[in-house]
Amino acid sequence: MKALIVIDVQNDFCPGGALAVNEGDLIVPGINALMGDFDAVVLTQDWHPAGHSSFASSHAGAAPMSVTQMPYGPQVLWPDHCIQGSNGAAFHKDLHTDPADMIIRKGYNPAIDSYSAFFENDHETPTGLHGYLQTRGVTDLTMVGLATDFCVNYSAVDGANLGYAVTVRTDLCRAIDFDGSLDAALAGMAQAGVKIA
Ligand code: VGL
Ligand code: ZN
Repeated sequence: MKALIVIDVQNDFCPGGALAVNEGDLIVPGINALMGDFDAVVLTQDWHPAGHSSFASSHAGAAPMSVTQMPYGPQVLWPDHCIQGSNGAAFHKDLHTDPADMIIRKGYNPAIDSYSAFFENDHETPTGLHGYLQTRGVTDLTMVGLATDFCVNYSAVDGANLGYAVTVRTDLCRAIDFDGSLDAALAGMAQAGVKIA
């Protein structure tokens, strides 16, 4: 069983959004075209409460894109983005959402960020996706979406470590590429046994 995992194709990660990824919108037609080739289609949605601890605005004097230390490790402080129920948190208007079997939301815990579709950034609190995929008999994952170097990267590495055969279609991903993050992510994914296509 093969699943397509579409990571965070939301307005805030597309041009004009609060945490815009260059060309983030250009991948939408290719992702739509791929959906019919899979036994299961899962969409993820970054879904933060206002005042989330990953927002620079929640830390007095902190600049967006600076790094702080959280109990679970270093954390980039982002501009406010993907606030629950906002237009920025909505999927890109052209993304086909009807073929999705499952939509998984993450980042709703005010104290912990969640890049990965599988675990929060403490690397232990599960989102429930693994249980869902297991009970559906899924063994192979293809990942696409935003951003290559953060949520796609964390999801792919966690998926590989959980035993899935993971392929990342980099042509259907776009990166934030901040401070060498894309090169580090590509190396880390390869190291974890993720196939980069
Ligand atoms: C993401 C930063 C913060 C992502 C989400 O989807 O890659 N990046 N929240
Ligand atoms: Zn986020």
